[in-house]
Formats: sequence, C-alpha cells, structure tokens
Amino acid sequence: MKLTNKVRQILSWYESDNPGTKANIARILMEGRLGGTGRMVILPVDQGFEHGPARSFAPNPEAYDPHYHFRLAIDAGLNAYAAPLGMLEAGAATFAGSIPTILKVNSSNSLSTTKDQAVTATVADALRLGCSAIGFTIYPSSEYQFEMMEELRELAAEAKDAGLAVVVWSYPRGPMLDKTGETALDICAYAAHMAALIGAHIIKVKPPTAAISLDAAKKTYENSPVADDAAARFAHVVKACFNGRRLVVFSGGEAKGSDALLNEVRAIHAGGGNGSIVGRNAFQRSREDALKLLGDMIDIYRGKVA
Ligand code: FBP
Repeated sequence: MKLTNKVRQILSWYESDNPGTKANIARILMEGRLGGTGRMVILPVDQGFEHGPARSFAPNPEAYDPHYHFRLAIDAGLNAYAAPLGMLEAGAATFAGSIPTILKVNSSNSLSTTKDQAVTATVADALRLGCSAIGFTIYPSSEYQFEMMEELRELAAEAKDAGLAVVVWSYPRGPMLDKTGETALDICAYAAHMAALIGAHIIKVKPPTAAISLDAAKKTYENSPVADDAAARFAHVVKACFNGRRLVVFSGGEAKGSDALLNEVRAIHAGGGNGSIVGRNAFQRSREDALKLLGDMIDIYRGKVA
C-alpha cells in the first residue's frame, strides 16, 4: 500500500507514536473510497448497548445480524467499522482483514440513571480480533467524568504500547448541561480539545450548534465570535483539536432525512473536518438507501458534488 502525501502528512502530526500505531492510523485512512484523502466515513454500531436492540434495529430488521454491518461498511467503501466486543466477535472470522475495525471498549445503556460507562472489553481483545484501534467514550461534565478520563488514560497507554490507535467519543453530558448545552459550540470544542489532551488519535464529537453554554466562555465568544454558519462552527472544533493536528469526525445522530444529513456533511467538509461517523442514519435505512446515502456522503468528501 503506497501512502498518499496527505496521509503521510497526517501521520507526521502524531509525533510520539510507534510504527504500529501509525500503521493502524494509516490503515483506517487508506481504506475504502476515501482512502488516501485524509477524510473518513466510519460506521459505528454500539447503539444496541446504548439504546437497546429494538430501538436500534427494528426499523431495518436485517440489522439485527452482526454480519450485516460488516458487509454494509465494506460494500459502502467506508474507512472502518466500530462496535462492541460481541458484535465484532460475531463476524471476526468471516471478515478478518476485510475492513479496519475499532473495538468499542466501554459502553453505556439506557437502563441506568448515571452518566457513566462500563469497561466491556480490553486491549487484548482488540489485538485478538485484529482491530486497528480501541474506541472509548468520555462524558465531560458527568459526575463520573474524572474516573472515565482515568480509565481512558490507562487503556490508551496500553493500546499505544501495543501499536493500536485510540478513538475517543467525547460526549458532554451531566448535571451542569441541559440538552442545548450538550451540543453548544463552546462545550463541543472544549470536549474535543480535552479528548486531544488525553491523547486521542481520532476524536469524535456531535455537530455543534450556535449556542454558547458556559457563562465563563460567553465574553470570549463575544470578543472572538465564530461566524453564524455551520461550516465555521465545524472549523472552530477542528481548531480546538490542536489546530487540525488531530483527526476529528462528527456523529450522525438520530435518524433524519438525507438532505439534512448531506447538508451537514457539506458543512463538515467546508469546515475542514475529517469526516463522519454515522450509525443510525446508515443502518436504520434499507441497505439500498444506506448505500446511496453513504455513497453521496463520500462523494461530498471527495469533492465530487457541490
Ligand atoms: P449515531 O450516528 O447513530 O448517532 O451513532 C453515533 C454514536 O456515537 C454511537 O456510537 C452511539 O451509540 C450513539 O451515537 C450515542 O448516542 P447518544 O449518546 O446521543 O444516545
């Protein structure tokens, strides 16, 4: 595999990493229809844990089958497939080597009142399954945020030693934040920055809105305003990720219309984001519709359509 100059440049930003980790970042970046461009589309399927099986898969019952998601990610030409242990184990032999995988090593569920996640897999599992990375969620602002960050510190160090990459889902939530606050621009940029500080190679956040939530930050944003358009907001989050020296991808959220999602992708592309990590908006559509939508997203990231 001959790396593109773009991918070589991105790898050069990870100055402390060993060759194994760099090779795994390269594997993700070189895979699929966006291979070599520095942009990515990743399929995450941990919603069965987070929201339950019926809420996740009943809209498209084929998606109850773990093999469905491997095939979807491969056939759509995506960069990687991320899932908890059981989902990856269920297709491990059939799809070994077919697409880079990210083992989600912690998970939450909807039967808990606390904003926390259990560690549900290990770095050894990721190596055994041939994964390129571990994935870990932190909830900045939760009552458990510091424990989550400490768990991540330990797992990230172990993963890096083993030559794996680290993908961090940084989702602010907790007593200080209402629904608006969870995706406010200042909070989103703050969450992305903390993920970079903890040592994430790839940072995953929700798309930011125009709201500014933290009182202490309001004056700063008044003095240094971010233009009131989605692309400028994505660019602001990219800046918060070490001025673009860390890869940042944005999640898709609840199922929505294709036009809304594609407009968001256009703004991520224009703002210099590295791509999308889209679950429900992919697997809750029929396979045909999902392939069309993912293909359109990829075309935008390839600069093929306006
Ligand atoms: P979606 O594209 O389905 O939103 O997936 C992205 C994701 O981060 C999943 O990995 C995760 O299960 C889900 O969002 C969590 O969503 P929330 O915490 O908002 O319920």
